[in-house]
Formats: sequence, structure tokens, C-alpha cells
Amino acid sequence: MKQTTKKRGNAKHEDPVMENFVLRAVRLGSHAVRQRLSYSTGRLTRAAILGAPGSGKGTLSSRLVTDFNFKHVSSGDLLRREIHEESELGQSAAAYIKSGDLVPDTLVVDLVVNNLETSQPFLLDGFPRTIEQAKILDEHVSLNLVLNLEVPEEEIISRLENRRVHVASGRVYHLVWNPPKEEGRDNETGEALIQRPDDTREAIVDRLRNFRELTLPLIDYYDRKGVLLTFKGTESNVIYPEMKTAVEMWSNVEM
Ligand code: G5P
Ligand code: MG
Repeated sequence: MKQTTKKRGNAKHEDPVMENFVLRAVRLGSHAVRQRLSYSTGRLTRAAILGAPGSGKGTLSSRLVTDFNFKHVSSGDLLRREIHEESELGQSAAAYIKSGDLVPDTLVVDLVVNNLETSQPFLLDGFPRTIEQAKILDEHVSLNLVLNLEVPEEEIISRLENRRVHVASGRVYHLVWNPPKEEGRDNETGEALIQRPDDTREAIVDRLRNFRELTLPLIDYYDRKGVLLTFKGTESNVIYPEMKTAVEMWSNVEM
């Protein structure tokens, strides 16, 4: 294994042994181990959030972006913007998305991977979604933190039927749990909110099946790499404080 020198203070360095140690400590949640981590490694976070449709990836990402200033890269948001702008790529992707199928790699990989700024901390959302996509990503950059959400399917269906989104920003609302201040309008811009065309019961069933068949194997893939942290629950407001603590410990940001 590559040898690196551990440095104290804010020194920037990449140390896979240290990264694995931090992840183990975060999993254990041990106070003693946390204290031993009270120095900053200046680690550059290259993260992804994984989870079923409606598990709260977008909701939790926006909180992580506020607290940690990650660049949020959501493949779904990028694709929806292309559709909204009626670009060639958007027109090719629209039918796949509407029916709940995955968009072919030829369309999505270029959009995400080749536009990824890897010199800054980032959080991928919705990508990678298959082992093939993960391998392509590995050729460009290796993730050092994968946040995996486990939310029961029965919770997901009611969430998605009540979701409304602001396409230009990707901001997400829920008619009951997180309603906009003005009905049907984005809080920041006042622009119209839409119901995603893939938030129909039929498409949700297909998306969940695709998730089980194509995306779930990624959990094992990243667990084997020692970069996976799993969060289980039904309430984003309960999951988020745990996630925030874990990411704080991981990146050792002084909050
Ligand atoms: P997306 O856009 O990546 P999905 O299906 O992976 O779509 P989705 O639907 O965006 O994921 P999410 O981001 O996990 O779900 O969930 P969210 O939006 O934050 O929360 C869902 C709802 O629940 C919201 O209304 C929110 O307010 C509410 N909510 C959150 N927390 C709580 C809570 O605690 N309680 C309650 N009651 N509500 C809550 O991908 C879309 C499509 O694009 C293509 C595919 O076709 C895909 O189907 N695509 C790709 N294709 C190929 N490869 C890729 N890498 C692709 N990426 C996208
Ligand atoms: Mg989302």
C-alpha cells in the first residue's frame, strides 16, 4: 500500500489508511475515538449519496451543501434541466425518465463525469447508479465517502406522490411535509413548481425495480472499498443530524 505521512494541522493530504480509520470510527461512534480525531486532516471530500427514489437524497444533499459547501451534482437535476431547455440530449432522455427507466450511459456519463470539477469537494446525487457507471467514475476519480440511505418502500410511494419540484434549481417540496410558502410556487424565485412526470405510481414501481436490480449492488461495491456509511430511518429530520455528525467527523470541519 502507498505510504503517506500523517500531518497535523490543516495540511492537505490523501491517506487511504487514515480515511479508512476515520470511517471505522464514524461507524462505531466512539467518543474516545472521536477525541483522537480532533485534528484536521484537510481531507478533500469526494462523496456520493445513494438511495432509492424518494429516499431523501435531494433533501439531505441540500442540507449538506448548506453546512459543508459541497458542490452538489445531481444527475437527475442535470437531465431535467436538459429536458426543460429542450436540448438534443434532453429530448433523447425524456422518454426514459418518464417511464422510470435509466437513461443510457452514452447520455448520462458525459453530462456528469466529464463536467465534474474534482479539485473541489463534491457530492454526487443519483450517480453512479450502476456498477458500470461506478467503474467509469473510478477511471476519473475515486470516491472517498458514500452516504447510503435506507428508507422503507411504503414510505417512499406516499412521499413521491406529494412531491413538487422547481426544475431550474432542483429545489424539492412536499405538499404536507415541506410545503412551499405560496401554493405551487418556488420559495426563492416565485416560479411555478411542477410534478415530475416520473412521480406517477406506474413509473415509481419501475424506478424501485431498477433501483433494486441495478443500483443496490453498488452498496456492496463501495462497502468493499471501505467508504460506505449507511443511515436507516423514515424521517429526514432524524437522519440528517446523524449524517451531519458523521460528515463533520469525516471531513473534520470546525463548525
Ligand atoms: P433522480 O432525479 O436521481 P431518483 O429516483 O433517484 O431520481 P428522487 O426521486 O430524486 O430519486 P430523492 O432525491 O432521493 O428522490 O428524494 P427527495 O426528492 O429528497 O425526497 C422525495 C420527497 O420526499 C420530497 O417531496 C421531499 O420533500 C420528501 N421528503 C424528504 N424527507 C422526508 C421525510 O422525512 N418525511 C416526509 N414525509 N417527506 C420527506 O433520477 C430521475 C431519473 O433520471 C434518470 C433515470 O431515468 C431516473 O429514473 N437518471 C439516470 N439514468 C441513468 N443513470 C443515472 N446516473 C441517472 N441519474 C438519473
Ligand atoms: Mg432527487
